[in-house]
Amino acid sequence: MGYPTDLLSSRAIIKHGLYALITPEGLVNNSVPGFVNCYVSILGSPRLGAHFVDYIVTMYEGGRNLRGFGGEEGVETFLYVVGGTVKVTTEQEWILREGGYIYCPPGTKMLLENLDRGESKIFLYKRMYSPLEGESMPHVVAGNAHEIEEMPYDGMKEMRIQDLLPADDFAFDINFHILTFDPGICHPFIETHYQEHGAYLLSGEALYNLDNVWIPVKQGDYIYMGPYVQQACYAVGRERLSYVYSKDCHRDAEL
Ligand code: UGY
Ligand code: MN
Repeated sequence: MGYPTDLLSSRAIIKHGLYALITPEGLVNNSVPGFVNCYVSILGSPRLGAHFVDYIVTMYEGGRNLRGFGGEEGVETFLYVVGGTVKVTTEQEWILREGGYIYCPPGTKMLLENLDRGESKIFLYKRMYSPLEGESMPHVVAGNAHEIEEMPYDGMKEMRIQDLLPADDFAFDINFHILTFDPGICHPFIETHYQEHGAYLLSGEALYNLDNVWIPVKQGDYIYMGPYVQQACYAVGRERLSYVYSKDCHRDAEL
């Protein structure tokens, strides 16, 4: 089965510290402690230049992590259900279906179980939390993107944003957003900013500008955007483009 049917090729592009496009065909399975009957691929990580770790995990029937994801001192985590149904246990039990998500602050572990007969797919994130003097610690947030209001982006109703975590609570040093573009719509300008992103494409296709190079991307791709790297896209094709991504927030630049 391993014999290729054509010349080997890849759409992936890796520019350490700058940006990366990681496509599904090149993903390998990593044996990460705790994950059982799962295909775990590490995406953005400090080895790429990111200050976080992103994973895409396919949980097969009976797939689980009962040792727990996160929970270490100072580590915050996030989970988004790309497909299927997953039970997440913290102090509480959460049944998350497609679009479901949960954020856990430092010290809160998530135990994971695939409840589907088939596969479930989850996008995972972890990072060191940065406390803010005088602020309380963040709390667990769970919800479903399908129930979160879509807001016009920069006054454009064909490009919309959803905030998955509280946008005005300074206890949180990170937010996750979903951007949705109708076909043909683009960002208002090419961004250059301090924050970094890890983005997982949920649907559609785009021509994405990364470091001023236009790159075709599509559903299932992962993009790491490092600090300051030029970034923007045109949604192309017939489907809506949407991606879920992390963006650090509520903290001053570090010296
Ligand atoms: O929120 C953002 O910085 C977002 N507009 N970036 C992006 O889509 N690459
Ligand atoms: Mn951005």
